[in-house]
Amino acid sequence: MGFFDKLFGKKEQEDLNKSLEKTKTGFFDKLSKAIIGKSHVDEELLDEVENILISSDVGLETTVKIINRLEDRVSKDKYLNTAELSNLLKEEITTLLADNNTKDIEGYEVGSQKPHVILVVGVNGVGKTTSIGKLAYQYSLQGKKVMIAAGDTFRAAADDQLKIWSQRVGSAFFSKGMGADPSAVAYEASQQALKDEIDVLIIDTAGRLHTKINLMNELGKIQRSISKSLPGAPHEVLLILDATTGQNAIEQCKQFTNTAHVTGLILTKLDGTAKGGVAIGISDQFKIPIKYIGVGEDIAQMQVFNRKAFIDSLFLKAGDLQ
Ligand SMILES: Nc1nc2c(ncn2[C@@H]2O[C@H](COP(=O)(O)OP(=O)(O)OP(=O)(O)O)[C@@H](O)[C@H]2O)c(=O)[nH]1
Ligand SMILES: [Mg+2]
Repeated sequence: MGFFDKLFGKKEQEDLNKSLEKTKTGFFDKLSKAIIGKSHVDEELLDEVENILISSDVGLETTVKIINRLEDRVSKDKYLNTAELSNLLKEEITTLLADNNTKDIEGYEVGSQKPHVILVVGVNGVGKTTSIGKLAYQYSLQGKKVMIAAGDTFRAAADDQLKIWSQRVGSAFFSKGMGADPSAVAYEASQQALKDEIDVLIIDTAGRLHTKINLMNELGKIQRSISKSLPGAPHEVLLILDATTGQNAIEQCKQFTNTAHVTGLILTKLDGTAKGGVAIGISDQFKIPIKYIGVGEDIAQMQVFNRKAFIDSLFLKAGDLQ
């Protein structure tokens, strides 16, 4: 049994299939309407496929690459059957994403340094705190000693929300209360985690608009405080992106990766959105991997992102579900 089989049981597969339902329906409904009355793939149909990919939030840049690949195939086989189109599309998306420089991670990893420090950043409401709870839960399931730190000192409720997650998970909780300097929280939490022999320290931050320079610079300061406290840390800076915001998520990713040393992405709220195609655009356009995806609000509804599983699920036909 490979690592992925262990991570990816029946429940995970079902969650993924269910969460991609809307993306899939929107996409294939449009595709089958475009195909009606046509026997083979021509330029006009490819134009329609282009529009469908763009409207599924794959993004212009990635869509153009996919269409170019399809055009190559069509020019080699002028009588390509429309029935083969979705398989062809699946193949081209799979190879496009396999060509990307980033690798899928192999599970909830920690490095050799203890504590393994993870800083979580992103704009308001994207699912930072929830993702921290889910991550802490997964690490706890592995028997790791986890601490979560309240670096969002901006909102009164933020502290309580994070504390509730720590209680649900059974992890340690570090807070200096509302109004404290987030860099001081990060510094002291790192010290405390070292002292308490914590395996994984996850630090929350306040939501910030990627267009606000001061707030973006503050992230640099938080990172430096952690490094000062524990040389070599933070080991991961995870940027949280909300799939329901579609192309906006791509813009946020550009801005955050310009300012902060982002090492990985979490794409949340894939459930209940038709904009799941954004995962394809992000995987293609950034050299930073999507590490995890959020497929529901429950504590267990986070998955290690795997390109193949994602594309397989996206192209799964109703009849294939057993
Ligand atoms: N359906 C769904 N909802 C999610 C997911 N992740 C987070 N949410 C919901 O998104 C909302 C915001 O989540 P938070 O974790 O508070 O977001 P945040 O980024 O910490 O927000 P701020 O601290 O205000 O910036 C909550 O209602 C969560 O339940 C997901 O994967 N699926
Ligand atoms: Mg929060």
